[in-house]
Amino acid sequence: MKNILDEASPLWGICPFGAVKDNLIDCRAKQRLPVNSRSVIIMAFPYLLDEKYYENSNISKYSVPADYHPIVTARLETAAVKLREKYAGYEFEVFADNSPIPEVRAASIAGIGVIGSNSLLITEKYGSFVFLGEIVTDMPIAHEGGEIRECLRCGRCTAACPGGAITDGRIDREKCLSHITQKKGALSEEEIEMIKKSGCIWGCDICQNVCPLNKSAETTGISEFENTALGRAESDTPIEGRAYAWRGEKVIRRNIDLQKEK
Ligand code: B12
Repeated sequence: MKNILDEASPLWGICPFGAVKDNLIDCRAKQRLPVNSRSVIIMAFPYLLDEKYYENSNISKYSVPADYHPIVTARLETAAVKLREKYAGYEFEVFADNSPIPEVRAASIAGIGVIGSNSLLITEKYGSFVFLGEIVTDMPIAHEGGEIRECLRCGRCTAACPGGAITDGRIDREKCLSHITQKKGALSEEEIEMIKKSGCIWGCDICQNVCPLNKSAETTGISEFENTALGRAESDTPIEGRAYAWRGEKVIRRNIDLQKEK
């Protein structure tokens, strides 16, 4: 099993399904969970690129590579196909982001990182600049870890958050700038000012950029992320295949226009 999982991701771990079953996120994908789910094989996919890609960027780091959902799903599916063949009789179901699994919590329980005050998973090697995805199976798998581990609670992310969204390791998503950049419809004056001031028209990296545990985060070796990097979104940039495409043209164009008003 190790070889199959190593081919898909440089960092993975096992979380017993029982450890997250009371915290499942309500979503349509929940229907795909195997009936007797026993284990969550959770994988981290580092996405940090060389600094040159961010120099003149106007979008958050996670959205510089092409949309991670198909990239991560393809890697997970390749592993799942091999697992289904090797462990016939068991189900292996792939999820990424749009998932009933509270991924940060599961990854911490699996022992692949700590949960930061900013509510993100922070790994030793790649910092918090990782995407998470998982294969849920009805196969029992031995696991290490077991406890949620926390960051140093140094308070830097709490102090730097432009919306004051972070309190005691919880995020008030209404105040989170990442959420605000994704909001449809009219924004409040305060929200408009936050977007203008940040210079970022999609997502937000402030709580990650100030984190001391991210200081020596390593760059990704995943070629699908490196080969698709595009650091700026302009009014005429096609949105297809980018991380912001799911929200539609209107929201991204509105945010670009706000930057022009500055
Ligand atoms: C909804 C969502 C958002 C919302 C709300 C985020 C939030 N923190 O609530 C918004 C749009 C704001 C958002 C923003 C971002 N997101 Co988001 N998001 C999600 C999503 C789809 C669901 C999260 C969720 O609702 N979890 C369930 C809630 C209810 O969790 P919870 O019970 O509150 O528990 C959390 C905390 O309370 C805490 N916690 C719970 N119990 C305990 C116990 C102890 C002891 C401790 C210490 C902590 C703790 O840890 C939990 C983990 O977050 C996940 C994917 C997924 N399926 O998990 C991605 C996900 C968390 N997002 C991700 C990313 C990359 C981002 C952004 C960095 C993108 C960006 N650059 O703009 C920002 C970061 C903002 C931030 N600081 O959170 C990644 C995070 C990867 C990582 N390293 O952790 C995920 C995992 C997506 C993925 N598949 O890679 N996101």
